[in-house]
Amino acid sequence: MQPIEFQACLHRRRRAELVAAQTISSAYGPLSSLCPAGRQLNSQNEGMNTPPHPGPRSIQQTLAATPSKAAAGVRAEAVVAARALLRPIHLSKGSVMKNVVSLLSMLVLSSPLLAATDPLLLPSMATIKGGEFSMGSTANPKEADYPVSEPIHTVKVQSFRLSRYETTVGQFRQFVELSGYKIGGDCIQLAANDWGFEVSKSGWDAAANAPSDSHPVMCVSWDDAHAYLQWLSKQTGRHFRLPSEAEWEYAARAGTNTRYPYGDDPTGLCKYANVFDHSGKPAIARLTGKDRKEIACDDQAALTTVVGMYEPNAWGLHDMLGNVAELTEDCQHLSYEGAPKDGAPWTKACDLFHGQNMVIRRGGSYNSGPTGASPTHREHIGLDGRTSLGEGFRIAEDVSGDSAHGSAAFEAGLAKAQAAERSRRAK
Ligand SMILES: [Ca+2]
Repeated sequence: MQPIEFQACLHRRRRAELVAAQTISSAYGPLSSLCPAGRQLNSQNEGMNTPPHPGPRSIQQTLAATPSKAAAGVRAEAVVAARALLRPIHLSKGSVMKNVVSLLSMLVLSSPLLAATDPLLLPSMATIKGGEFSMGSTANPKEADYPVSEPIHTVKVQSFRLSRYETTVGQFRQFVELSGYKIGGDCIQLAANDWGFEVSKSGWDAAANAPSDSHPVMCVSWDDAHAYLQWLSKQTGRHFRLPSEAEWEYAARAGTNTRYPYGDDPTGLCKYANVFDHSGKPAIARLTGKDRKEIACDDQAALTTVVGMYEPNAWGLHDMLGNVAELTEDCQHLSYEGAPKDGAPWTKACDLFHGQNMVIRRGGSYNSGPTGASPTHREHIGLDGRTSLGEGFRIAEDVSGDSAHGSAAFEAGLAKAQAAERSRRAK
């Protein structure tokens, strides 16, 4: 069975589960009832081909996933207003992404401002000077019904800011604890079955997914990321957002046009990124029961690791090619035909995947081989998908923001975590 077939049958099964009114985190047994026996997920996409979530949450599910009763008092008006939006949201399928974000905005913005005694965990932002670049590559695999990185086209990106680090567990924890935000649903994790992964009840804060507060947060969906961004914007008076896909690639290339920003040899990746390397191979083989060819270098990280452990690219950005892949603002388009030329997010005329809304994620992860770790490679994920297969996000903002400086609390905590990780590696 090809990856695309797997995704289709997994989707059918999950749809069936929903129709049967079972919870999405119910026992996830053999797929034989809806999926034919077949080959395991192959390595064409290096194990990173993520099944879609069964579509955007219903508004009822969204409301159920929002702050608890204890925290709901200050949000009562927002909830009432959100319920009033029920009908328009159901009727406006094409603009569901925008509507979900609008709803999240109403709920998260109703949370109180951070108390003065709580140091906000805010990373420093790299200012990315605008310019033109050639986006795309003809070297990546082409698969039907999956995003390709062609045609190569010129994009003129405006200046913007991008976090030097991927969003961490600690940052997300601060958001959850102070806003009362509730994450519903499940998280897809690596597993020793035919397909190499399964649905788990372990969420973003489970020990396996969050080894420390300075690891990148995983098991967060595009919706969850936007809820965080809305909250962080309110706390700071700045406007944080996800980067567009074009901004992401422009920043990852950092002015270069080689396969990787440092050159063409994949064995050089371990200096710059946590990828599927000598350290990752045995750990991932244990989890998946599969033997894959690793990149012939050692980054000393089996799964995810503390952010910022590797050399930054020429523009001061860490982990763009590894650790976790990163969500962008763009919905799925299967090619770059008709893509914006100004670096803006591409959010209209989205290509669905078996009827489902998808978004684009970029950058390699701890589970990526030479192709996935390329700055030009594209992957997709369901709008509401959550996984620990190596997906997180990184915050961006317009340059009109007042400051690129991070908070002392974040920088101090990260420096301590990095020192501890260096000590572990030195042993
Ligand atoms: Ca690794």
